[in-house]
Amino acid sequence: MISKTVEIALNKQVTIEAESSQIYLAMACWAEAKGLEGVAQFMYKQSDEERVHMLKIVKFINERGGNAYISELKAPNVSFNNFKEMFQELHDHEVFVSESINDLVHITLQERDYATHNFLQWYVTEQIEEEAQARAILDKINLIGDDKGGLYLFDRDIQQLTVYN
Ligand code: OFO
Repeated sequence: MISKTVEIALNKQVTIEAESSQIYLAMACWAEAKGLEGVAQFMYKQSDEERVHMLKIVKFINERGGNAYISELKAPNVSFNNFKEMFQELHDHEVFVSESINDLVHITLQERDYATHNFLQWYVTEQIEEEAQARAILDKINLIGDDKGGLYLFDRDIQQLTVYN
């Protein structure tokens, strides 16, 4: 059974994961409209993954005797000056999500809720990977600069990251 404090904190994370899914869906649409097919596919996959992150928490809350609350969501940013700005936003958002997971882990320790603490370790590991991936993509974008040929290859190569696992 989870405490009210943990239930509220987990529900806040449900909203953050749902908003993450919307943020990346908006990025997928922007990229698709610009003809960046590989980037669009990558963002669609990111969006799907965030929905899975959200669902895992929803199910956990309900299984542990709490009530998952499905809330209203903040509208995502839908336009970007360029694809670098978009990936910078993805990176910064993942850093924000990691901080939020850390806060959540901290609350479970204060509440002596070791079951939820254990459950959240998956998210801690996931955030290490997501931040590393976002940084690696930004490094590639910085290498390309304004080179159109580079952008073409980047759009093709990023598709390799879209294999579902
Ligand atoms: Fe990419 O954030 Fe979920 O956990």
